[in-house]
Amino acid sequence: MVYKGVIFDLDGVITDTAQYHYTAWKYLGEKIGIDIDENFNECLKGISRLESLEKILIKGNKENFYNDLQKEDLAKSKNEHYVTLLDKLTPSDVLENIVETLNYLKENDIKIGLASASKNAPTILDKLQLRDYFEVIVDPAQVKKGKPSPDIFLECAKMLGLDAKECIGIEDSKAGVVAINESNMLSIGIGSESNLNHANMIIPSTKELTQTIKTLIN
Ligand code: B16
Ligand code: MG
Repeated sequence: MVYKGVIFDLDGVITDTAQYHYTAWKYLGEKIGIDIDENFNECLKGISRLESLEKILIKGNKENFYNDLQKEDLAKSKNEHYVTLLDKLTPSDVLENIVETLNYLKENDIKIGLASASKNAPTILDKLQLRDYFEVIVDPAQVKKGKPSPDIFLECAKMLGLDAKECIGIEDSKAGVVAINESNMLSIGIGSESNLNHANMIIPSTKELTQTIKTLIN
């Protein structure tokens, strides 16, 4: 297959903002009497803000405790906290070999897109000084269903002017890998085999990404 585009997830692939999401959700959880730990935080990766809140409420047996408006307020308060934590981000927070991979793709005229569930993605890319690499950043609010539905990856390919089969998707979450597979792109999972066993290719960290991409392109 001749690949013409690579579509990146953000959190866990380009930078590790999961720790900040965790801090902000944990703080909110404490305020409403629900304790979450790092293990539970794993299942929030790749999942939208409101869906994450729902999962937390279910964990605390409080899913029927709040109406929609109150849930939106809770999610808003978590996000305000999270955004203050993002202030700490600098280009040194870009994960290993990501810049090298992006440069390699540019040099080889491969289109680059972003399919992140995060509404804060443009801010994060700005803080990391990476925004100019991306031809397309899909607004997750514009796609009907979040990951594991393939919608965001399909929309990204469409906006890049490519067929899904011409694209490679890169993800760190189980929901994200399922979304890539469902879209008929080639999936590269970054993380552990136990979590990402559905991925077409799995690499333990972004350290191996440039080399993996080189074997697929050219
Ligand atoms: P926000 P990704 C996802 O980013 C995170 O993994 C997930 O934990 C978060 O809830 C989601 O973005 C929404 O983020 O609250 O900033 O809109 O992995 O899809 O890049
Ligand atoms: Mg992710």
